[in-house]
Amino acid sequence: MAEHVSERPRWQRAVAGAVTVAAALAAGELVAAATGATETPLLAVGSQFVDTFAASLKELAVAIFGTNDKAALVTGTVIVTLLLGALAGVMSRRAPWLVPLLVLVLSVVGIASQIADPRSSLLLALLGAIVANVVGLLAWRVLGGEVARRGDSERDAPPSRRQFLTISGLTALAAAGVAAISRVVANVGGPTSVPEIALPEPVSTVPLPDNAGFEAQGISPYVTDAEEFYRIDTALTVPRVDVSTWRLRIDGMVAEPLEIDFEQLLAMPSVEMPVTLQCVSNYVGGDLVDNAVWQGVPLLDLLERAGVRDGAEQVFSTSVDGWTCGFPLAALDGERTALVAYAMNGEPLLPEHGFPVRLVVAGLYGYVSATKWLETIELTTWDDRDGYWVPRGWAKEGPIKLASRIDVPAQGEQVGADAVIGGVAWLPATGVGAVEVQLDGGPWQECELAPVADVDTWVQWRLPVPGLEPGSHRAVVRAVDAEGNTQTDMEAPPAPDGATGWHAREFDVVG
Ligand SMILES: Nc1nc2c(c(=O)[nH]1)N[C@H]1C(S)=C(S)[C@@H](COP(=O)(O)O)O[C@H]1N2
Ligand SMILES: [Mo]
Repeated sequence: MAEHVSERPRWQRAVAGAVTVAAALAAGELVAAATGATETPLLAVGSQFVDTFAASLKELAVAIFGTNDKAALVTGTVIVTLLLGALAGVMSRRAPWLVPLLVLVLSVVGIASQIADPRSSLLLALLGAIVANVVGLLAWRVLGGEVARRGDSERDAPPSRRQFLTISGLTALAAAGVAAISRVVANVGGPTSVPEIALPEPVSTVPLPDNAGFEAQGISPYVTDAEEFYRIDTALTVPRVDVSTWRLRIDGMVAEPLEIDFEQLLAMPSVEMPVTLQCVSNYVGGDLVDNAVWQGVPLLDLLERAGVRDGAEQVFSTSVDGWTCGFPLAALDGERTALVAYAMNGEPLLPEHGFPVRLVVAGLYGYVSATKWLETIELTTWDDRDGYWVPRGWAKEGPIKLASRIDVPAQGEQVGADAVIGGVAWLPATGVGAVEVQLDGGPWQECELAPVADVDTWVQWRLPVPGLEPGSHRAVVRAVDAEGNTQTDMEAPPAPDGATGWHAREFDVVG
């Protein structure tokens, strides 16, 4: 009797392909985690995706990479990869080598992405890829092969639907388990917890005003808690930096390249200064802006030690994970606050905000100045280097624009007849001179400003509006800077150099 091969149904091929890819992926993750690699293949691919497609989509990028949503990108990468596996599985009837080929291609992508990451080691990447391919091949043999040769004996019958489901289900479960264990292992390896650090006494501090009354009315607190402070970066996993081996290098157009370790940095005279940071991607009325008290060594002091050579025009910095930015050397005019900072609100920097050391430059958007996990500062010409976001469609220069925001009432909020309109306004390095609110198209009314510690910070403002008629109202805010310039009403989106326009809120007065 003729022997014939029984065909696997299409859905089984799809499942087999997806599960095979999952198994290979999990194996790669495990190798990376077990060998202490900082970047697993999956994260490296995710990072590569960020770097490639962040491009002009910075708004999307902010949505994805901002704060908590980085997991979304990783999840997305996994889903796309598994779908590719399913597709290759379906097509494997004609091309049985397609699934192993996909695993091979994915592992090459993984290696390429890891090479692009300055924290990865090629050897470990190769090892992970090899293990992933071996596991992939094995899984595909078990799940995807045309095992179902039907002879005349009953015992050679093809694996039943139930058997297939059991085997693929168990494999998928194992893959998920291994991947989960890898995450845990990756997180316990390396310096995860920030070590105890005794911060030195700063040689200068500025007293903070007591603006509790403004905060009590729902206006943003003058100083933002580090945990509440907005977070924006391209890092899929927060870089873990070991302070015992960390060095800051200052080189390029300097008399003598300078290398300084964390202890030496702490031993230098430091200052403590409140500075408001803003992300260029912040929309009018948005919350990618916060104020904190930073402690660190004035950048100019460090540059003076290295000796800046004539012709240097740009301060170009790089983080441990290879992110870069640059701003004009001329911005360091001796007046502007620019710190190599290691503390935020009296505590060592949180990992998300750049532990152990970051740059803080008052009046420049974060994408041109505020390098977290700082590693090198290079003095160079203006045209020599472009920071990370510049080739991705963002302006090379990024001075923060005068801005104001209404915090209360919230959009559409119902308030009593004793309503207070309030919020914050900022132009770090220059300062805000006045804030005005226009109600229902009426005259501009001058608001009360809370005291500030320095021109580098935002200012809280409020305008009590007692006795408003019941019904809906609209408030518009605009600021005037310390030099008398009024905030522009021209509406511009965040790209390429920061949003402009006046923030407005509608609210209802209920009698
Ligand atoms: N290493 C590194 N530093 C970085 C970034 C980054 O992606 N990587 N993003 C910058 C941007 S765009 C901003 S707005 C600020 C945000 O700092 P924060 O997350 O502490 O608020 O960090 C800057 N420093
Ligand atoms: Mo930013």
